[in-house]
Amino acid sequence: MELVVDSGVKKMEGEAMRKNQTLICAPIMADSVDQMLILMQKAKTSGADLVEVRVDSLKSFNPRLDIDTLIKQCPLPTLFTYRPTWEGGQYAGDEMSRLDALRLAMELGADYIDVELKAIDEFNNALHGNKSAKCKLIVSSHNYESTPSAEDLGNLVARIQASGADIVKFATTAQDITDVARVFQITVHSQVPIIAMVMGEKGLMSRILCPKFGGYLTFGTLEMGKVSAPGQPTVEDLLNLYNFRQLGPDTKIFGIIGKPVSHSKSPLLYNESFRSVGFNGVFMHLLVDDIANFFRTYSSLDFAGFSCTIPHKEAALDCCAEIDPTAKAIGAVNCIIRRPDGKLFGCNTDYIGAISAIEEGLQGSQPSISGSPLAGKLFVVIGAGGAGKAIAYGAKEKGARVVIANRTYERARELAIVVGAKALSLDELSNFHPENDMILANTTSIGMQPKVDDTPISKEALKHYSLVFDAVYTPKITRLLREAQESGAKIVTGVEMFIGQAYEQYERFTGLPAPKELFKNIMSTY
Ligand code: NAP
Ligand code: DHK
Repeated sequence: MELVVDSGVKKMEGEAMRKNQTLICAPIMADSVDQMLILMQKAKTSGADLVEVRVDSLKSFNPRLDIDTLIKQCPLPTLFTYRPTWEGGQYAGDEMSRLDALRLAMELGADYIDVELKAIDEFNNALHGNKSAKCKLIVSSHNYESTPSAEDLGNLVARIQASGADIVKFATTAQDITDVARVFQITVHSQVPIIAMVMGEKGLMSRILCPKFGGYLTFGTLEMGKVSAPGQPTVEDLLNLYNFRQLGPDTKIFGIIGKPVSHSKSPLLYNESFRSVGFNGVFMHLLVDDIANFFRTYSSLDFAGFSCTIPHKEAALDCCAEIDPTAKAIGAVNCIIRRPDGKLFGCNTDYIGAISAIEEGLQGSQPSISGSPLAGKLFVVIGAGGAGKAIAYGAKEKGARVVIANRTYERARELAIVVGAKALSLDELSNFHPENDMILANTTSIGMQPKVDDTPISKEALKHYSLVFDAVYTPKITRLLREAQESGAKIVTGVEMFIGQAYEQYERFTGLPAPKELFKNIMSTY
């Protein structure tokens, strides 16, 4: 087996590195044939296995000439799709001409053509049984509103199968991430080759886990955001972020549960670390509305471990059969592991991640003889959510005098009672400076992408703080940290916390020691 390095995309000739047969298909959409030919070359160098030629995107189209050119000059197998507007495409012309063009693609040597279920009878009638042996017929159905019940999906697959399809294809839309479970159920039990996608951000899992559940292919775009259907990842991410070729039926599933969640760098951190040791797991963004419903739906051992962020850390407690005592005291869980008995164990790694990062930031000052440099310091926490609870708890445990300021004063008060601290409303914060040399920790999402111009406290008030920490790590240097630095304070970024809170998670996910230097290298490029 020869290792082929092709524009930085390493892949093995033959099947050596592939643990699945699921193909990656790059949609090709362009105004002209020449532009399509350029994109086809890009698809080849990106590592895609085939291209979907969306001829409905062409501004002018001469079927016989253009299809012949596209097939002959394409460096990859071709799937021709001529999607009508009534099925989410761009073609609004005569139906018979559309079907004639698809038949022509078959005759001229296309490897696949895609015909909508609603048009298949007309297509078959006009074919008069003259189906090319080489060309595989994909019969497709698209639902841009919702995902039907498992029964209705089963009936749809049966209807598509009965239409003479070589490959069944349906794409639905996720209204909730739990919709994807029904599609996995259909795919894994399908007796015929099947392409099944759930569109939208909440359907991402369906696109990444195709190899695990037996999907024939998944779609990967050539550029972020240039999608032919909502929610498609790039070919680059499929191959190099999700290790797509390594995924298979026994791959364990991990993810970051949150809402919003696309900002999270956890998939970047864990997938590269999994790959570095050959761990058979994949970690992805999981946009979850209701965490209890998520765990009720995805209850198999395959769904092995999760990070948890806004706004589910407190609700996560109720999903766990067993909770680490520190997480119970904090009242927030950010790491959830599936035990061998299938039940969930919850713990909190935020607190050690943040506190150790802040202590490291303080080490430059006079190390306290009592151990932690936090001892005796006035430690102001902005926020009383999952991160706020963890950090207030950790600071108190290290001997700091803790003050909690929160938008919802009642939550500040409740947390203050639990950890033994003073409570402030957010409005009181800017005028709170009983002494200098204080420590400030922002644990709200203020300043997080996309609202990067927001900050939880005035720059003027920052002169009373010797160290400012921000849990927000997207962006790495928030407005708060920038203004703190300008005010002369030491700063500790949320990236340091993020790395620290990931150590224990990784060890719980894999049973292997955390690759701390690799974590730092991965996040240094961010
Ligand atoms: P959470 O449990 O939802 O808590 C959010 C906190 O932010 C609450 O105190 C909330 O106040 C406050 N808040 C939200 N929006 C606000 C606004 N517009 N104005 C004022 N206060 C606002 O979330 P979390 O899990 O603690 O995470 C909070 C932030 O920390 C997120 O940005 C998260 O990404 C980050 N974080 C980073 C790391 C890391 O590893 N670097 C780890 C943990 C968390 P109310 O009580 O009034 O709603
Ligand atoms: C952010 C947090 O809130 C942590 O507690 C999670 C997550 C990781 C993230 O991936 O952004 O553990």
